[in-house]
Amino acid sequence: MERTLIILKPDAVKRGLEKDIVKRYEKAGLKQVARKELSASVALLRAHYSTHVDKPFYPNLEKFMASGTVVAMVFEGKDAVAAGRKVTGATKPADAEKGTVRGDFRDASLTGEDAITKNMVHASATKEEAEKEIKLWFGKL
Ligand code: 3AN
Repeated sequence: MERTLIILKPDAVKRGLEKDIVKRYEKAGLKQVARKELSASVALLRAHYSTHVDKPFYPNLEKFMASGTVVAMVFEGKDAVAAGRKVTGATKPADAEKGTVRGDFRDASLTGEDAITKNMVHASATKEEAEKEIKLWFGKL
């Protein structure tokens, strides 16, 4: 069994998409084993996005992620990380395939970098990253 961290970003939470999005991961065979709502602190976001903090888009990403409630969730299942990424779709929602969360729920009124920043969900990219992120957001589970 493998675990992955999925975070609903403030845009998805504000739009009331949680139920619909969770269903997508469950349909892929994953089971939600932890969930919490929180306002992410800047310190937490900097640790979570440690590989991105020096990138030009980071200040806007941090501002956005701290702008409202997020929902952090742990899903468990066979090949959970790969399954979670597949359901999530490409980073840039305009490039995300139909049937993926980022493809199907994208806000077509957003343009440029804003559309990439507000891509509704975070999904761990590797097994190592998933364990590190789960520890960061949930502590020991
Ligand atoms: P993913 O979330 O698909 O793994 P990463 O790890 O490359 O993508 O990027 C982390 C987050 O940073 C993305 N979810 C997105 O919100 C934001 N991001 C990445 N690239 C850009 C960009 N070029 N412009 C604006 N935001 C970006």
